[in-house]
Amino acid sequence: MSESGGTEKRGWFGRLRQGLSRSSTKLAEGITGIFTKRKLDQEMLDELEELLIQADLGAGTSAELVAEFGRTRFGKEVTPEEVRGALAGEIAEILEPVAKPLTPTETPAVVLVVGVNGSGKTTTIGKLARLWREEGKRVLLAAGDTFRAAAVEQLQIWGERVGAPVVVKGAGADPAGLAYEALERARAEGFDILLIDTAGRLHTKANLMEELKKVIRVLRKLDESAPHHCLLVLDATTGQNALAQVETFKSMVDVTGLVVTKLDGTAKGGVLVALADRFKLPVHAIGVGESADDLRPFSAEGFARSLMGFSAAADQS
Ligand SMILES: Nc1nc2c(ncn2[C@@H]2O[C@H](COP(=O)(O)OP(=O)(O)O)[C@@H](O)[C@H]2O)c(=O)[nH]1
Ligand SMILES: [Mg+2]
Repeated sequence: MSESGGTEKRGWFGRLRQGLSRSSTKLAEGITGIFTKRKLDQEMLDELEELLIQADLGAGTSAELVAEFGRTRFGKEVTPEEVRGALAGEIAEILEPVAKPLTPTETPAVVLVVGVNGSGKTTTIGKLARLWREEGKRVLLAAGDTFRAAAVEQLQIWGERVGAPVVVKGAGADPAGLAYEALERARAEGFDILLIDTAGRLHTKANLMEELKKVIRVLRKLDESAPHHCLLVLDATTGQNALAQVETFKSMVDVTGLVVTKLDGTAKGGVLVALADRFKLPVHAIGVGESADDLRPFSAEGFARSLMGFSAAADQS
């Protein structure tokens, strides 16, 4: 396992670095512009704070990061490299407590996946199913977004690809009934994990909430501890709006963890730091592309260093 595992790991860091390159380029160029050969003063710190806010790290978090940095280095000459290194270290500290891979232990573990339309729920389910299949787990998928036929097909394609059966009902079927049948089957056939897809039409918030609550209620008829995990999928390209989405979904269901998608091709990757700092919810995985390989458990140091434009995690040797 070690050799291919090592190659795999480097491949992932490369993809992460590449995926975050728009965010990291913007930050690195900004930092180079601010930290010219001068002693660190308040003006530079203010500019740095503004840059971090622009990169979606959030106002509160940006202020904390800059204050901490200024405390130890005020009046000293600092290079852009040192600034990036110091920020990467501070960001890794913020991220460390939330970087928790999802390793379900219940049998079957019921994982409900929620989030607004287009955030990446169905894709994330496919990718998670693939990771767990690779670990030898038996995974069942439930096509709970019964509103759109295309959503059901999309999940079926993923199911075939990763070797996970998909529980499907006709278009417009009751998602709660489908979830109930899926859990019955998962128990009867000895599946390890049941992943339930949901619709995410947020313009009808009251309906969505009712639908999700009903899904949870019927699951609890079979297993009162279900769902064991409720993952909220967030699209990083929405920037600060992702913070509002967490508030909305927390008011509807008991969100147990986050997955942040589409970190590739956006300059808003810093939003993950703002999310971690504000909500302290576990970030289970991040998505940096559309293919099955583009989702991995989230590593605090790998992310922090990639965001600050360093090529690999320091502990990687
Ligand atoms: N670039 C990129 N695209 C993604 C990622 N995750 C999902 N997508 C794409 O985003 C679109 C919406 O994803 P989907 O899973 O259907 O969202 P859902 O409506 O929440 O189920 C699809 O075209 C996906 O391929 C990601 O990490 N990176
Ligand atoms: Mg979907």
